[in-house]
Parts: sequence; structure tokens; C-alpha cells
Amino acid sequence: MSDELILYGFGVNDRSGKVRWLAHELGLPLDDRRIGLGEHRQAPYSDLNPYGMVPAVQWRGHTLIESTAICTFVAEQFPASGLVVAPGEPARAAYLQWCALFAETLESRLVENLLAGYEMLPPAFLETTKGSLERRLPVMVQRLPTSGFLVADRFTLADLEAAYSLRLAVRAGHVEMEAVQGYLRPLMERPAAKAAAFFSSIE
Ligand SMILES: N[C@@H](CCC(=O)N[C@@H](CS)C(=O)NCC(=O)O)C(=O)O
Repeated sequence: MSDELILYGFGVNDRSGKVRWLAHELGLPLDDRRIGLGEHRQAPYSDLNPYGMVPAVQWRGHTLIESTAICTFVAEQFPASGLVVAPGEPARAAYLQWCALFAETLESRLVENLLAGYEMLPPAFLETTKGSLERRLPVMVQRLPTSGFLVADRFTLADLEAAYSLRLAVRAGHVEMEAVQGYLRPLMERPAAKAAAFFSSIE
């Protein structure tokens, strides 16, 4: 069976970027397919993701949607990579907490805030996301390590999820790079992140 991962995304900045970075970390052959704006809501793409969003992935006979679920499922097939903190590992609870903080609590609000700032969403989104981000981002920044990784003394999907939100937060000016660079710069230097152009919007 081919291990090629077919990835559908708009470009390098949308959530397909998380999967692209992961594929490079794992050395998976990648077929990177770009979807034009509008195509994501129509067949044939909507046959892959009926919710009309990117990313979608075809891999090992599976059609996968939802970036965090995709990354977890793919990484779990490579336990030796250590990208997932497995049940039974001491850092499991902290790993799940960081993943949820970024992927559930912060990510959507950051995306909506940024898109509203570019007038790609109605201005109301600026108002509804502002208070939440202003309260929570400083707490997250204060709890970030100043070097190394979030958990388990190794790079995990929690760091990849964190990087996506931090990149958005720095890009939008919510977080100063100086405040997070001890943690973020080493992630930006990872060859797989560079190959995926994951940080190109803030480099
Ligand atoms: N929770 C989903 C969110 C997917 C999502 O909202 N993708 C955006 C791009 S980053 C999108 O496709 N937006 C187009 C639209 O909503 O019409 C995931 O992580 O995959």
C-alpha cells in the first residue's frame, strides 16, 4: 500500500498547514493539492469534506477531515515518532490539556479575529473574539515554557497545535514575538516546519 498522503488545502496558511508539517516530520510522501476559494463548497471536493472546509486528506484508504483529528490519527500510526503522548505516559493529561487549549479554545477565535481584521468576515467577529482573546492569550503566554517543548521533553502534536495558534496571534499583533520566542523560534527552525512553509507569514 502506498504511504502517499494526499492533502487538500487553500495554501500554506490555513489548517492544512498542520497536516503538511506533520507529513514532513514523518517523512511521508505528500501529494499537495490546492483548492480554489469556492471550490471547497462544491463537488467534487464536498464529497471529501461535506462541511465545505479544508483540510481533507486521503491516506491509506481513509478519507479524513478535521485537522487535529487527522494529525492525531496519522501520528498514532507511528508511535516510535513520539508525536503523540500515549495513554499511560506521565505527561498524558498535560498533553491533552495543551492540545485542547490551542485546538478548541484559542484557534477558531484567532482565525475569526484575523479574518475579520482582513474584512474577510463581518466586523462583528472582531468584537465577539476580542474579549476572549484578551483574557486568555496573556495567561497562555505566561504558562508557555521559555525553551524546549510543552510536555514530555520532546516535540509532540501539542507543540504543533500551539505553533498554529501562536503564529496567528503573532501575525495579528495579539502576542509579541519577544514574549514567546524562546519557545517558538526553535519550532520555526525545525526542517519539517520550514519544508511546509508553516511560519512564512511571520518570518
Ligand atoms: N476544525 C476544522 C476547521 C476547518 C476550517 O475552518 N478551515 C477553514 C480554513 S483554515 C476553511 O475551510 N474555511 C472556509 C469556510 O469556512 O468556508 C479543522 O481543524 O479542520
